[in-house]
Amino acid sequence: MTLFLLDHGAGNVQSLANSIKRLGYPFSWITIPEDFQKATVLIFPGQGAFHTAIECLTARGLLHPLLDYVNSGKPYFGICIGMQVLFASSAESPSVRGLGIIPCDIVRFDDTDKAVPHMGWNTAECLDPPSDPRSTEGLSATSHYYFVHSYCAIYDPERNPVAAEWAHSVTQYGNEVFVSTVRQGNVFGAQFHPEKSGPAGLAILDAWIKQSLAGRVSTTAATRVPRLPKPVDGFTKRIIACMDVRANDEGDLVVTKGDQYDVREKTAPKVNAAGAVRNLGKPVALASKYFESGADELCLLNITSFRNSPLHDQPMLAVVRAAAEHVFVPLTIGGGIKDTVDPDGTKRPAVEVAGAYFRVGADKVSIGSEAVYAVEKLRAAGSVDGTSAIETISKMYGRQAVVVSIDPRRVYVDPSTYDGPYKDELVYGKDDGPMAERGKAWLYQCTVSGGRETRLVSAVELAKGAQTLGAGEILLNSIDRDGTGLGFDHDLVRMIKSAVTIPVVASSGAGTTKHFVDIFRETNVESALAAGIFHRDEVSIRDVKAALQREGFNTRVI
Ligand code: 1PR
Repeated sequence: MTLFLLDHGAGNVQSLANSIKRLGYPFSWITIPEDFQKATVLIFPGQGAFHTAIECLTARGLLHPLLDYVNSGKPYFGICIGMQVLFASSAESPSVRGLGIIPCDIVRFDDTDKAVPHMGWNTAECLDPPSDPRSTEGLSATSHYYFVHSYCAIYDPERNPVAAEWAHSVTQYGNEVFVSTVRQGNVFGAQFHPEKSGPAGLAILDAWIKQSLAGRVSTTAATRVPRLPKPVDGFTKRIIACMDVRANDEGDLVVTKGDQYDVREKTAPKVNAAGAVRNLGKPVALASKYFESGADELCLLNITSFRNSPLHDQPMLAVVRAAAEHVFVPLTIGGGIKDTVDPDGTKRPAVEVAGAYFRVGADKVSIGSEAVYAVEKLRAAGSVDGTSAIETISKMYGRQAVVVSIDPRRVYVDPSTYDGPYKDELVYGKDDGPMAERGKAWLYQCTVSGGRETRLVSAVELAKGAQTLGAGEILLNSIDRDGTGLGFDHDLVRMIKSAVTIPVVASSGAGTTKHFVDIFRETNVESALAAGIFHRDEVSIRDVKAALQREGFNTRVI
């Protein structure tokens, strides 16, 4: 028996390939209908939007062979959209039909009590009794798995009995309980990404592949008595390590770190001369180190992307490819996700640039400057037109694959005389700014090109506009706090969290473990990111998680 992976052409299939290589199993790809004739064990790592998956499968002539394969009784493992396509339809694309093997519908999460997408680490409670060693499929009640989706099959034995019969495990998110894995006969499916779930996810892949290659697949339907599981809120706060990457003066790609976005050493050899670019290590080595020490997610930002960089010459492609071979948690890549032009004049739209990163192993792309321009355009036009990078990438790969990175700077004003734009967003916060600004209020104004240019867009306007255009997450930096170690800007985080319903990452200023505890205690932000303290080994990711656990926060521990 040979393992086959289905590549439908729209998503990050490389991560699954890397995980399986790590586990040591040989595999082949299915890219054309004829490949199905040889397939005896199949994994479909579907990603992106429901309609994109069905359209890509149809366009490549793979949809009917896939249906025939699943109906043939041979082992099938669908991941995320690879599981959702088994259902009849999805509210994500109501006019598009799924395979209908599970004859009920996928619906959108309710976002009135929580951020949507459900993005991050959560537990999965297996409903099958552990009497049959196969029944858990490697799932562990104490492990966390990485989810990223806005749509799900609700687990409700009364109102959704079909999904309940198929449910093999369930997960709680906010007030909703949904199906996190399905299992019947030869079919297994996971809503989460085992290939991005660290050692716990690799254990699931290993267990399923081993059983399937040995021919120990069940052919009979599981008989389950649907039951309401105990409510278990296993959703964790995410800790993200960020690497700002650029070429140093010798031309080597290094991880650097600035103070308020200035990444050069302050001690210049000559007066008025620029200091050397700070070098805090190599991107792939640091990414591996942070994965091993329990980072829930990694972020790689090309901070010199404001320079023109043709697609074939994107230095970060090689970095992401190499990092994805060692890192089995989500990878976000930012910088330069925009329309580019090759030296021969060939235009490369942003969706193609993003696609190149997804193919080498990125899970999300982060858009900075282009998001500001898109929101300025949205404001001028009054409605979306479908052309921005945020729109085109989220349409193709799903909202959850698009992060908007905001680089705001405080603009201090005298509140008694100020009569300019965004007056209703003035912050009368803790008086912790520079001495010269004490007693003033401030606004958060957005910048582009790594803080080099300020634009007339507030951070709130940018966050709301990004959500309208289709972003699935906000990466919220602060130029004032970056590299200072003074702690996150709580006023900024609170303001943006209340402006949007998508998840927010608090970034910039972490100096101690207490700063993480404080930001989670004082705001309802989902995750927090740091760079300098991790690079300089001042605080470890394990220290941060231990501090959070002591204070009663859920965290993923490896
Ligand atoms: O505009 O789409 O090409 O994206 C460029 C990306 O590069 C943006 O995400 C922008 O934030 C980032 N960037 C550009 N210049 C810099 C710079 O530092 N000179 N870095 C830069 C942004 C901020 C965070 C940092 C946190 C935590 N760095 O990434 O990691 O502030 O730092 P700390 O924990 O040490 O305080 P585009």
